[in-house]
Amino acid sequence: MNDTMSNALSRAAAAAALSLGLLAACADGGEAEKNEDDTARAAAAESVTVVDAWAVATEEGMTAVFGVLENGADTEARIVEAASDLSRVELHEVAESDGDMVMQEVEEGFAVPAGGEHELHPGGDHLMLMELAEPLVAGDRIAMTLVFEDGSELVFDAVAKDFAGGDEEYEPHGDHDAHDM
Ligand SMILES: [Cu+2]
Repeated sequence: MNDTMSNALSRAAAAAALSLGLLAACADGGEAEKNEDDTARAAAAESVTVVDAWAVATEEGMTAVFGVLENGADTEARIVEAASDLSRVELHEVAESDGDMVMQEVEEGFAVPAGGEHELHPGGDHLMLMELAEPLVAGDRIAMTLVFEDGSELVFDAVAKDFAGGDEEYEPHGDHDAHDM
């Protein structure tokens, strides 16, 4: 084999490898990843709706948002974080501690079962708005965002209502570890 032939063969081989590589990249990187993303979004934020969302009207401090989370998908949806346009938000549950009902942050989040619902209600699970910057008056609407485990986000409105009730106390963060819950 002379040099000219050898060079020509090398160039042909390099060109073939390049075009195969490009084809492989298209097949793997293009459609497949896009479809995976679509499926993930459909599994959480696009499958969950919030019904009858409301918040407790309050002069100051913190307040809670309630409602019914409904999941139309055949897989569980897990809410891991929440946000609002008024303040920082924590996911809270109410639990018994030394005979008292106290609120505490739920680290594992709220699971909405496949084809089922998870109710947020006074005396139970709720979204806690911490340190409101201004009063929340009955009739006001709050824009809330739920963040799911897959990273998808669901935005909904909660309307503020006057509500007297709920004798659970708020347990400050500093005490959480002491109760080992
Ligand atoms: Cu709370």
